[in-house]
Amino acid sequence: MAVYETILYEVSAGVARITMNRPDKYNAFTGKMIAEIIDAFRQAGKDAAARCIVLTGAGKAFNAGQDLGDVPGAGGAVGQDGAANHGDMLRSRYNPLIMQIRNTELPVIAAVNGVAAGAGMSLALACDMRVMSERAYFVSAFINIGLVPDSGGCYFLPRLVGLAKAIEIATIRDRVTAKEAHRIGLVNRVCSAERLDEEADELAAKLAQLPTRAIWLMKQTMNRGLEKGLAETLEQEAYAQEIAGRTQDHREGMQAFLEKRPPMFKGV
Ligand code: LHQ
Repeated sequence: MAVYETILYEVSAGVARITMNRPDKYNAFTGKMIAEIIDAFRQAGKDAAARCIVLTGAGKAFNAGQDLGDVPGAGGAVGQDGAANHGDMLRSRYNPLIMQIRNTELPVIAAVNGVAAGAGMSLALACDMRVMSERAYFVSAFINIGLVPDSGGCYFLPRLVGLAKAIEIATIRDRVTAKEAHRIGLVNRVCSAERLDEEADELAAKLAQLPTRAIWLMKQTMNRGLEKGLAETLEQEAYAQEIAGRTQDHREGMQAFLEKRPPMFKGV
């Protein structure tokens, strides 16, 4: 198993846990950390022992976005005037990170333990579900430094809360508390800080016992469905069902029903 410098990675009881681990910097992103998170998602996706991923942060924060002390010149993303070329930085680092998360064939839960700001907020929103500590909060942050929400912020936020609320959060709001995030549908569950790991693990354990291939097909179909019409989504469902219908887990589910016993899904 790969050894990482900026994250922790472990697989236990069907769940891969990825912990961003730069607590003194509020787990702010560096190029190295982004590369390591991408690698860990790939590892988990290939690991037959992993059927769900939990992404969280060490210490007080979930993730404070780009490390603002590490912007100019990073990763060769330097424009002709010597200033950091943010577009290239997004194309070479952040966009592949978000695409990797969305294309990992396992359900992904963000356990938002503390503040999630800038691209750290986008990162949490890119996950399939969010469990949030009542001490945590979201800060769009981009507008404070004259920038546009990136790393999928302009995609996920309006889809989750609607356009008007998304624009409000990305402009005039200092923060969105866990309580409000739950109320407006930004997060699935809120719990005490002390219970967060347990809450995320319980949810992950449930997901890890479900038919993993069907969840992946469902995720793809729903995500694509957000951009397509009914007819195309009906066809996508038929395609997904054709594949799901050939899995061992489908056979097991049918058999278990007929035998009046709980199913034992294996993720294949
Ligand atoms: C940090 C950071 C941080 C370094 C806290 N960096 N140290 C990427 C690249 C190119 C183009 C555009 O887009 C992007 C993506 C982005 O994410 S851009 C947005 C970047 N993020 C931000 O602008 C957020 C900056 N941070 C904050 O606003 C606050 O720190 C938050 C709201 C996160 C937390 O506030 P507090 O709880 O009051 O904590 P703090 O400000 O005291 O920070 C704690 C420590 O963490 C502190 O270090 P220190 O040594 O003084 O204790 C901060 O310097 C450090 N830290 N965020 N992004």
